[in-house]
Amino acid sequence: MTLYQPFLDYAIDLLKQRLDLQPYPIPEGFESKFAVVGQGAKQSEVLTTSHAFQSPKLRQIRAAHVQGGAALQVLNFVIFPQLNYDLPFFGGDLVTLPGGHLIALDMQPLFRDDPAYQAKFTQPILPIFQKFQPLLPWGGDFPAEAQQFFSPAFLWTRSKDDRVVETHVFEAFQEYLQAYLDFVAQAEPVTDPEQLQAIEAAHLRYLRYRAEKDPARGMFNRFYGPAWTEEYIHGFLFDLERNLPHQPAG
Ligand code: DBV
Repeated sequence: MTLYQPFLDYAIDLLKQRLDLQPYPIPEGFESKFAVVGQGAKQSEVLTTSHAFQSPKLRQIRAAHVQGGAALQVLNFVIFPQLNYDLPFFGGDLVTLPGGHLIALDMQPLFRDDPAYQAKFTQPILPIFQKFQPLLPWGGDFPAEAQQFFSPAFLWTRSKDDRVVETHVFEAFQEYLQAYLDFVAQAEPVTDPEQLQAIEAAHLRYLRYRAEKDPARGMFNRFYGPAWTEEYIHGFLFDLERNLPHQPAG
């Protein structure tokens, strides 16, 4: 059992309990990818598996799980709502590298600076944020241009201690996901054309940023080569533009 397998198992179980969960197609060749990396005594194996679902209100629920030994574990888990809901993204980036664990957990807002949006989707989760923040101290610098995509309830921490991940991070992950599914249960479809346009533009802004700046690009390039990596990023991890039924806005 690797560090983030319990997170993935928990998430899939909870999604099955709470949603009308259907599979979401994973392009051929991306369900599972294996490579042997390094030379001689430093040789190691890296397995990346993909998991994807959808539900009536959620366009794509997907996870990339990288397993490369004790010093290389990643679970990147993102939920992209359908474009006719104003729901935030659920974003988890759980990363273990030789230097330690790097944890990002948030419900990433469509409209960061809109007070009504914050009241609807950030204020209700502030109690959870406030409970975990003292246990998961602020992780320090991250790219300034990424700031616009995070909510005031962004949990962002670094740790060298596996126990912190197995306990506090795991509990925070569970509570954020439960709270997210409460938002999903309450969500009503948007029909106003102007608002629909704004939602689509916000999705595209977010997706383009994440695809362009994917911090895993370098790692995937080394393991699996640039052709596989670009197709994985644009054809699976951040695939909205490929699947838009019409000319993209914004
Ligand atoms: N990050 C991804 C995907 C990954 C992934 C799809 C499947 O978006 C892994 C793999 N994240 C990953 C790895 C690192 C990070 C780092 C391997 C370490 C990179 C390295 O140090 O070599 C949140 N993830 C990070 C960082 C942040 C995030 C802030 C620090 C990296 C940096 O300083 O650039 N989550 C990440 C992020 C957004 C988000 C940038 C932006 C909206 O939601």
